[in-house]
Amino acid sequence: MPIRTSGLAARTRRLLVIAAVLALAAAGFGVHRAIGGAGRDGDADGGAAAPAAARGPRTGDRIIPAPLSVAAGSGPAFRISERTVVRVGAAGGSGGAEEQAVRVRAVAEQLAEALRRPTGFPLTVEAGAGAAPAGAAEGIRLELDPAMPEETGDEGYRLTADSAAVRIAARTPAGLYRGTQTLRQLLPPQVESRSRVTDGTDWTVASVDIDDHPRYAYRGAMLDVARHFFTPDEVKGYIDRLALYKVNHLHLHLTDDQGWRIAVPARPALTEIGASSEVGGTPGGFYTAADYQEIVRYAQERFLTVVPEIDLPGHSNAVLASYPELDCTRSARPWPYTGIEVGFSTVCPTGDAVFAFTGDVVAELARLTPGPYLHIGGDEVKKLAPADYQEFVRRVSAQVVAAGKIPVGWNQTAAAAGPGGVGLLQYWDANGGHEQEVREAAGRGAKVIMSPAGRTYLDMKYDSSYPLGLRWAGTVDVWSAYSWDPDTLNAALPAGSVVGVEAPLWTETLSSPADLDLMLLPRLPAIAELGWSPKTAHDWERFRQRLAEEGARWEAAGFGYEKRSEVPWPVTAR
Ligand code: TNX
Repeated sequence: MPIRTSGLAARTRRLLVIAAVLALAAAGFGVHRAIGGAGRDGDADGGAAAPAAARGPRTGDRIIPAPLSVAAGSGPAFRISERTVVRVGAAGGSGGAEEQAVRVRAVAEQLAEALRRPTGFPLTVEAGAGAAPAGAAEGIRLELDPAMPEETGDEGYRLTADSAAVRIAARTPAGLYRGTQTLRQLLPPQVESRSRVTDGTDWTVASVDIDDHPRYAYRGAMLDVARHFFTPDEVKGYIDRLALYKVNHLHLHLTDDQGWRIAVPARPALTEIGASSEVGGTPGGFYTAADYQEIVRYAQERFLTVVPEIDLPGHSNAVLASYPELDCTRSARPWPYTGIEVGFSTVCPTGDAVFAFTGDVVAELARLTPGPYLHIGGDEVKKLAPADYQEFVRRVSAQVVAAGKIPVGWNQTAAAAGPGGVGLLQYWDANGGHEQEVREAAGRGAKVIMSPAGRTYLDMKYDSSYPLGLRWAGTVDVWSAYSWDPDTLNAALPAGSVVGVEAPLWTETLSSPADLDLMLLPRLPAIAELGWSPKTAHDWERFRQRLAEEGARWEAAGFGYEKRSEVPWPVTAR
């Protein structure tokens, strides 16, 4: 869904309400604040180990990203048993109701499947409006409710649990899906186990009332499949991790100097030659149209929009190796290119041949991509005169717009941003770099995604001795990833221009899914919380306490993670 932003006044009013609600909810955090002091610590003490996580039902104050409001109930908990059913309510009346009902049912099936694996219970999905039939357990109920307040938006939901039922209501299937992710976190960590749990775990959900919707419409993560290729199944694994934290955009960096990863039928050499290698000289790979569409489908099922990136005019060594006629600057064209230097390549910025090429690529990507965005890259071009670079970006943007998509560009494309051009700028140089251009572009109506490299680049090392990753933007520990505000990091941007955050994971030094996990977890949840939760909920001390409990969930799921000493992992975990 394209970005919409609410008016400033509405947002301010909403924040005041949220602040009040959170001040009340904060009382419930008290017990978890016992370890460590306020502010940044944890590293210094070599990693405080917390006692094993509290037993019994998890309360709503453990959720990541922190919901807008959580009110703990006083009644008994809901227990999932062999008799529990997942019930889906009737869709609300208007056009497209049938399609909505199919999507709601799909959300219910995904939830039921996720719960069947660890519990071994049948958890059948049943349809039916109104209350449960007399004598039937009410169970877990998912229901569209178009009458919910408008500010609930497309992704908000309300989750209430008592001893009779867990009810999730939302205006859209996406909202229901986000609510089911909260429900997973309300259950014990073993719920993430991929096989049946036989240790007598009590599958209870504490009585609670949660009202939730996101701060920003765009919450993304990027995967660079160009420097190292990742198979469709590996990308699905990445999506699984993002979906847990309510991330709603998957940006795929599909092309770079080292490899081209998407088939374009009109340009076969891109995959015959350009996909044959990767950093380090291993074979590489590419996605067929069917592979790509399967990734898109899997993402859609989890309500993530895929944003494909074709990075031009620079980062184009694989293009030049495949189609040398697109090289008019006589760049060196090492092939295979297995190193990690950037900035040395460019396609010819002018002439019919290059725009025929970009036209073919844009047409194929637009055809395969249901989402509204097409990322055109535009970063780090050292070989072109500014005027040639601008003209190139302008013309490719126009092709993207003509193909019905919104062009997204790295912040270097700011001069081409605005009506009819780049609509969304990804601001990586956000510590003051390119500030004037980005501000002016925002003044012309371009929206901004915040990806400050020193905070969100998940390929940066956690500390200088960390074996994986790079450090050109500094080191990024969990505290740094968490402790900033997307709205105010760059004070020069006009109010309302920031529509979200994105965490890029570049893969020059990362060659396996295990490497990706170590860089992603536990930093992704930090960025996800900045994107979803209201600013008033951001509190490092409470966050690291909540994060500590995720370790056991990742272990149950078989996900790797970096056990940073900033986070007080329970002594029982690992
Ligand atoms: C910068 S900043 C890049 C990528 C590299 C990354 C490594 C930007 C848009 N591009 O080409 O992979 O640094 O951290």
